[in-house]
Amino acid sequence: MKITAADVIVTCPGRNYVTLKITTEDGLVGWGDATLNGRELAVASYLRDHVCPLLIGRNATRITDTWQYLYRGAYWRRGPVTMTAIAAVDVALWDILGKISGLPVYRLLGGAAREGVTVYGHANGSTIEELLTDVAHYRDQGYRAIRVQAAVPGLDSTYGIGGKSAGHTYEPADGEQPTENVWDTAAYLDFVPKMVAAVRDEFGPTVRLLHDVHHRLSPIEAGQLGKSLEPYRMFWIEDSTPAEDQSAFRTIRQHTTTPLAVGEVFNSVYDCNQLITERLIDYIRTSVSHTGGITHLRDVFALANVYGVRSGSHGAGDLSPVSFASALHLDMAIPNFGIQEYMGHLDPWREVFSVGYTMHDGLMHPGDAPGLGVELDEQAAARYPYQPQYLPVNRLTDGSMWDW
Ligand code: CS2
Ligand code: MG
Repeated sequence: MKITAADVIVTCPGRNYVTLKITTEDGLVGWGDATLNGRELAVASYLRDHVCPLLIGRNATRITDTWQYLYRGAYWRRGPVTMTAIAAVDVALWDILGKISGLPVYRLLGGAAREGVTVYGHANGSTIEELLTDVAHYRDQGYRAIRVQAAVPGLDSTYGIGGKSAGHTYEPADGEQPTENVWDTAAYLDFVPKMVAAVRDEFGPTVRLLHDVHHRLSPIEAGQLGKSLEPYRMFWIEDSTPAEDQSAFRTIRQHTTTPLAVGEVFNSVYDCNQLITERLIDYIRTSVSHTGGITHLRDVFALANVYGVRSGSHGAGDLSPVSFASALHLDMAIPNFGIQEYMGHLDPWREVFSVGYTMHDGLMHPGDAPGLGVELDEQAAARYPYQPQYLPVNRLTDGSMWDW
């Protein structure tokens, strides 16, 4: 089954997405997500200029060999651009293998290890009262787990606040430069326990609550936060410190029993092998589209399984519907599934992407169509040209650069 074409489609239905289309000699098409928020064109070029020419003539069913060829053959290994590009190829080839075999990808991966995938939604508010209303909205929709974020009093902006668009992408203030946010750790550490206490008071002790710190604390501050939240039994606090400093989690672990999640910025097992083998975290958040695809993410989760670490994959709106579908297939089949983020996508995404995944009673299922169960309408995609957009940057009140 030879590959005869490999094309990159950049489109912006609500936000920018980069999608790889691989076509075989029999006319089968596989789709892979190659979106890297704020650096989309870097991955598009890596694919178009360096990878796609190497795919023509290769056997589409030799997924492992192609993964190894693109990883080892690049010489310059790892990194978000390289691994997002490899991920797109990998996922597209799994899609094709499913279409050849007539099976959904999760059945190629060993079949259903669960009836459905528990997802969590993003409740947020500019006040605690607004947040409580949004939590009720998600509870009433059947969500079994809910992420809670609220604006920190006194700050002009806080990560994750602003309805469906929060966390997806951000129009630069002047169209040319990233928006600049201002951060105050003391105000944040004072506020979050009050926010979570209010949610627990309103919704009781059993709803699973998650919170995203978004990389902004020092290890000891993260220990303080985790300890202050222990009475509220969080499902997890996420990205409490900059993720690349794996040893920081030793300090956090010494000070709190609040479960820790990290990994959405990781792109290979080498970013998290210490966190996993030393049990410094409870959930690994690596995603299919940024961690080398299904082939490599399956290896990450297999290592995590040995140490009792569960999956909690990233599923923000800047991971395309193709990426989210592939995440659900993997979530269905692995033994150590934890939870899956589901933020949804901004309109008019359904004009471009058709998907087979469904949600019922807080559980999602990828569907049983052969492959991933997703398709992309290229004519519709052409109606939404790329729009330069940046993620915000963050500074402390004294102007020092900080982590957004
Ligand atoms: C966030 C993301 O969903 C999350 O957990 O961390 O919204 C993140 O800010 C974006 O995916 C960055 O592109
Ligand atoms: Mg996050």
